[in-house]
Amino acid sequence: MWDTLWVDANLATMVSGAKPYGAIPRGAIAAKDGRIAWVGFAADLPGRPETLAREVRACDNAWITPGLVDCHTHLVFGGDRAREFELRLQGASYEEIARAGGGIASTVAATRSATKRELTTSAARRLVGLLHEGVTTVEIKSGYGLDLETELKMLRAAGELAASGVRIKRTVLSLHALPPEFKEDRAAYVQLVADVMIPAIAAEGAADAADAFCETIGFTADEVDYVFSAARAHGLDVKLHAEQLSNQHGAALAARHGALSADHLEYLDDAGVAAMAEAGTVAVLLPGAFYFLRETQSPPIEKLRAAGVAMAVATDCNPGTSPLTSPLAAMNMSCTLFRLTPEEALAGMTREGARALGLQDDVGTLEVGKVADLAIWDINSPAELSYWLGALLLRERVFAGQVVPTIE
Ligand code: DI6
Ligand code: FE
Repeated sequence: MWDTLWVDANLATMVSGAKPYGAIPRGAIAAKDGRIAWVGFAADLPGRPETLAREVRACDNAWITPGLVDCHTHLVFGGDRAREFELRLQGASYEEIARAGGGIASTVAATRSATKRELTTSAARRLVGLLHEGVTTVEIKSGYGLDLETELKMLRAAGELAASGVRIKRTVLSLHALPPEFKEDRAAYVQLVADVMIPAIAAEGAADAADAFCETIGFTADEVDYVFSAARAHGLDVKLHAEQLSNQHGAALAARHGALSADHLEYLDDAGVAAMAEAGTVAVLLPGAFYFLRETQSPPIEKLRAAGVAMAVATDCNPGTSPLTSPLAAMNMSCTLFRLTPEEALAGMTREGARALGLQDDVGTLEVGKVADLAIWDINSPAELSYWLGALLLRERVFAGQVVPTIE
């Protein structure tokens, strides 16, 4: 007997194929021991619902999608950067502020002086925004500590957020900015990250992957290459902030390391597209940062599509370039700013987001055997998820088969 059976529902399974959204109208879905045990047309159920499951939940014709996967966030940090926002509106650029010692460095100072509890509390508040829009898996990066102690404090704080009924994947991003104490010796910092920080973080199991900011104001492709080799040697996956503000050929480098994803990609060139296609590296699109920085060059969506590169969409929630806690708004922006279809946007926040985290066998689609992570929406068509801005659409969030109250 199943644990729970949802009926009177339409399913957007997001299984790729001929049917838009992998849709099953008038469908039903069942969970047992936290996994999806049955999915299909209600008419094909092998008996009367009450005889099949301990609990039957009627959905009033709602739509059920996979729980959303926000595959790129910096949810844990100290302070905020509202002052920097004001400066940028007066004409200062993101790069100018960073070079003058503001930007990421100011968040590093605030994060170093915060306790782990303060970090967990402020991140939990931002996480609520994600959960209220159906997120069941979220990736969280370090990168505002830039020393072993603070990077571990951030990653441990991120791990504690799992208590909110959400799957957390953690990524060490120590190559995010050069810490002030290493201003005169970049090589020594890169060495420290590769030889000390990554090994210690991997040994604690505090991260699943390593990331870096490959940029003129971040780290060179050679520096990233060196740290990625260390990360791979310690069993971590890799992913990269690549081609966000300029073309550093980071995506091709990431692809060479078998990266799960290359993220941002506004300045990605044809060779980068080809390398990603070849390696199966997911393109993670972050329209929140594009919007907030008032960028004008869009990632090469047409070329990624034509090359068959999977495209994920994420919030990039961070204090400097994307203070965004709404995955649905990110989907909307991926359509309006990058011209994704609403179906691609939803796939980007489910199936392809899962792939960008290496979780494609467990989450991201509604298929028998996958974890029963569901988002149940009061909408008439799945395109509405990319259409509204700021609407309350979620009816119910299900994490590993358990209905989780959305208002805590
Ligand atoms: N790219 C971004 O957009 C964020 N990090 C990165 O590498 C910005 C982080 C920040 O400004 O705090
Ligand atoms: Fe980011």
